[in-house]
Parts: sequence; structure tokens; C-alpha cells
Amino acid sequence: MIGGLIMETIKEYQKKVLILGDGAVGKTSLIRRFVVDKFDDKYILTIGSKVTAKALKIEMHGEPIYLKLQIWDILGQKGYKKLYSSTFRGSKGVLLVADITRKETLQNLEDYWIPTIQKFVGNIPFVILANKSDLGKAAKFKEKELKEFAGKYNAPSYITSAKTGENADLAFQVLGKIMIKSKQTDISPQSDKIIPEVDNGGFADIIDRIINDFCKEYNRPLDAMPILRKQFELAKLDLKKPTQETLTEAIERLAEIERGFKDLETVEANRKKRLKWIGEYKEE
Ligand code: G3D
Ligand code: MG
Repeated sequence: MIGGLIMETIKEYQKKVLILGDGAVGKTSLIRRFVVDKFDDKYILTIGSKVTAKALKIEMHGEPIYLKLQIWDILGQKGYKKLYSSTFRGSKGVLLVADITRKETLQNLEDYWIPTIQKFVGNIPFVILANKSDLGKAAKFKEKELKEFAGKYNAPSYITSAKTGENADLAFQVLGKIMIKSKQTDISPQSDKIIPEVDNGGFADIIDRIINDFCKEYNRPLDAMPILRKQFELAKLDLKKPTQETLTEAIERLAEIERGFKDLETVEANRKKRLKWIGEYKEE
């Protein structure tokens, strides 16, 4: 992709991820373990959604990539579909959690959580976890069965324990890696629905989208590149450190350029669409 050329230099990403699974499987505990590395047996069941941020450093082909995860923990219980469309929006990956002492929580990933993800966010990568490995004898299924289950989806899977910390960090690391590797470009229909207040770290993705979108409007897309560079420069948009302000300015400048060769309606539609991507434009 043309936009991809410009973005290649950026090695910092932010991604919104969800942690899903039945109630009491250990979602909140896993986040807690990952973020503060401490397990509290009295940790209260989550009510509503809560967002936690965590920075990861991932080695990719010998190069470090900095990834900020925005982890969304939602009400574990099923049936809160009303919340889903807003909380799931813009997610780029999921940790699916089952409880190794309750087999139905694994089955529910297949029957409920995976279809729900597909319905609300489409095909995004996920990692499957069977949590509470520390409970040993109470386990109702083995790692082999977990791997077979995950194999159907081509998903990595791990036995974890929020209590001992076993594989908890690894799970988030692996999810980070597969999200970065995932070829998923952001031009799927869902990406239009991103709410940037929620996913404001997706700037790199959004810039890429703006670049591609602008290039599409040109008959000769490669000619658009110098124009883009110039306008980004004038807008003081640093591709490595984009801000809401400089992005807005860049979008306005691109609209100005498009006015020179497109009808006003198209120009305005493009402008609104791009402002929406960065959360600067809201439908009345
Ligand atoms: P949820 O967010 O998926 O609903 P929680 O689950 O993280 O709130 O955890 C539910 C219960 O399971 C909690 O018990 C928590 O302590 C326990 N738990 C979570 N992970 C593990 C684990 O790896 N091992 C063990 N042994 N217990 C775990 P309480 O009693 O505090 O409600
Ligand atoms: Mg919880």
C-alpha cells in the first residue's frame, strides 16, 4: 500500500484489545496480574467496563516495537449485548478466557464469545486462555484439549494462572505480536466506526487510512505522495507523534487541495469522513 510506505518508519503502535469470557473465569485478575503483577484473592467482580493501559516492547525480526495496549475489561456475563457495539468498536485483538475448572466456559467461547466478536468487530486475532492452572486437580480439561480447540481457529492458546502468574505476561505479549503481524488493513467497513476517544492511539492506522483515501481520489496515486508530504509538513503533523490538532489541520489542508479538482460535495464528504476517523466530527 502506498500509505504503508510512509508508515514503515513508525514502530510505535497503540491497539485496543478486549478480554472476554464467562463470568469469574479470571479476566479481571489476569489484567491485574499483567498490569501490577500482583494477585488479590478478594478482587471484586468487575462491574461495567474498565480500561487499563499497558506498554509492551515486542521484538520483531530483531527490532523493537513499542505497543501500547488499551485493555478493555467488560462485564463478564453474557447477555450485555447492548454494551457490545460501543465497547467492541475499534478493537484489534481479543484475549478469550476460559476457566480450566469449568469446561462449559471453554465451550461458551465457541458458542457465544467467538460468534459475538465476529458479529461486532469481524475477524480480529485472538488468543485463547484456560485460566486457573494453579487449581491442578480440579481441572476439567487438559492442555491438549485446549490446543485442539484453539487449533480450529488457528489461534495460539495457553494455560494460565492469574494466581501464580503462569503465562499471564506471555498471553498479552503473544496477542500483541499477532496483532502487529496480522495483515488486517484498516479499510474494513468496521474501521469507519472507530470512536477515537476510545481508540485514540490508532493514529498510525488512521494516518495510513487518510493517505490511502487521499491517494484514491487521484488518478495517478503516486503523484499524490509529494502533496501529502507537503501538506503534512505544513500542518506540522509528525508521523511519529501525531496529535489530534495536527491531524485535524492536515485533514483540513487536504480538503483544501481536493477543492481544486473535486466537486464540493465529494470534498466535504471526504473531509467529514476523515474528521470522523479522528473523532473530530460528530453527526448531529
Ligand atoms: P472475571 O473478571 O472473569 O469475572 P475475576 O473473574 O478475575 O473477577 O476472578 C473470579 C474469581 O476467580 C476470583 O475469585 C478470583 O480470585 C479467582 N481467580 C481468578 N484467576 C484465578 C487463578 O488463576 N487461580 C485461582 N485459583 N483463582 C483465580 P474470588 O473468590 O475473589 O471471587
Ligand atoms: Mg471481571
